[in-house]
Amino acid sequence: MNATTTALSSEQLMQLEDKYGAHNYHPLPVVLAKGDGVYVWDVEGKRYYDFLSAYSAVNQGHCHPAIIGAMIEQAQTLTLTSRAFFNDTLGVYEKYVTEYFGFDKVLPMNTGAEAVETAIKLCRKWAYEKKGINENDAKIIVCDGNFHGRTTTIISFSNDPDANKNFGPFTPGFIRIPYDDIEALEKALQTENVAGFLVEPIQGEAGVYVPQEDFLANARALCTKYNTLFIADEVQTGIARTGSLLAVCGNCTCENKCEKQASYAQPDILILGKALSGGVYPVSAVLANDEIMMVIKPGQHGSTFGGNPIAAKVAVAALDVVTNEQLALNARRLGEIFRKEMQRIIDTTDLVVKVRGKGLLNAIIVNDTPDSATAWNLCVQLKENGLLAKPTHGNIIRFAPPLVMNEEQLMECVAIIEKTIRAFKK
Ligand code: IF1
Repeated sequence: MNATTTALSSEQLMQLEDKYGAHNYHPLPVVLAKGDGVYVWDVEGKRYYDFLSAYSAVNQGHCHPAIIGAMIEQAQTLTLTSRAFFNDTLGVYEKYVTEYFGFDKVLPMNTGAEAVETAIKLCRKWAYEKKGINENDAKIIVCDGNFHGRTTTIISFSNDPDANKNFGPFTPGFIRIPYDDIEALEKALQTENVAGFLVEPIQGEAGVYVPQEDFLANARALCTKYNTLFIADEVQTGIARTGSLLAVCGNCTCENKCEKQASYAQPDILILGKALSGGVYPVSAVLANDEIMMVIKPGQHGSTFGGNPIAAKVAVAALDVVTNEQLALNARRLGEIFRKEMQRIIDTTDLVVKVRGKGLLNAIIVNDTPDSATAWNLCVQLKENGLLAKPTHGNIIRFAPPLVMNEEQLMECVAIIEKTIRAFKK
């Protein structure tokens, strides 16, 4: 059955989800049936620009032929062996991905949350076996407004009541400090038994907060000073989204393998997910050098699907696209144009007060309270005009199109956004 010719209407499909699915999301009323590059189509055949990119998972664009091709070929050959045996794809992928990002080793998982959990376990084990912290005493520093996933341990250190209210009891061992506050970080690092600092290089869920220029490099240096692991969660910011291969690359423009200029804040543990697969398959990864990664021994951590042959092939293809199509450079260039255009609109309207972001991870702040429906209604109007985006925290709208967009398409999107803002009535 071809999804675009299915007999069910958008209305009927929304009713099915409402009746039979858990209500853990509140989607915009649009039912998508097809995607290609920067576009998606709904069940009735209407075309939209996708400005969410599946939360930055489809950086390479919807259904990229090179990635889908790699997936189909591997799916017809060998899908899953478990890690009880070797297979002929995993080692090749591991060599590729470690060289790509400049680490000794990779530990493959599936989702972002699993990779964050893996990093936490790795950090704690390193603390007990290398740093000499007494067992069960290790603490990990995290930030206010953090978002690292949905597992019980990860929500234990969230300060978003939506994420953790009535899901306790919680996992102990975390210290929360303000984001982008280097003095608070140093003070926390001076307390006893600190094993690591887990941070998003740009806070996505919190509303696209870009820290001060030198925050990450300074945090890196402080972690070194206090023999504490600097753990970067680049699940959302990584893989060219913010205009460099990784957000911790600072202003480095190389497409892969950072030149390690002064602004580079090399993490001890790097967490990747989402666009590591181009959004076609759940693939996540934890990267670290030997002195850290080798504390985990056989039987101490794993996953049935982690590092499976399809994931391995898909990830190589997805990273090849990032290099071949110079997506970091494109995100950087288009991001600058986009923020300039948004600022031009903001200067002549009362509805939007601010634009912020880096590369093609941006947000506009709507001039209303977080509990107002203004941003939601604006997104509904954007949808009517052919552009899909979703509010976060009430009055913030995130704009994150696929990185394969070209300038002409971007300007068409700017025109849609401008027209929608100018026509909008509260
Ligand atoms: C949801 C936001 C994006 C992440 C970082 C780990 C994970 C995520 C930095 C976990 C996931 C998601 C998941 C999605 C909403 C979403 C999100 F709105 F919260 F901020 F991306 F924009 N680290 N981010 O951003 O990865 O386990 O989901 O693969 O509704 O939970 P996952």
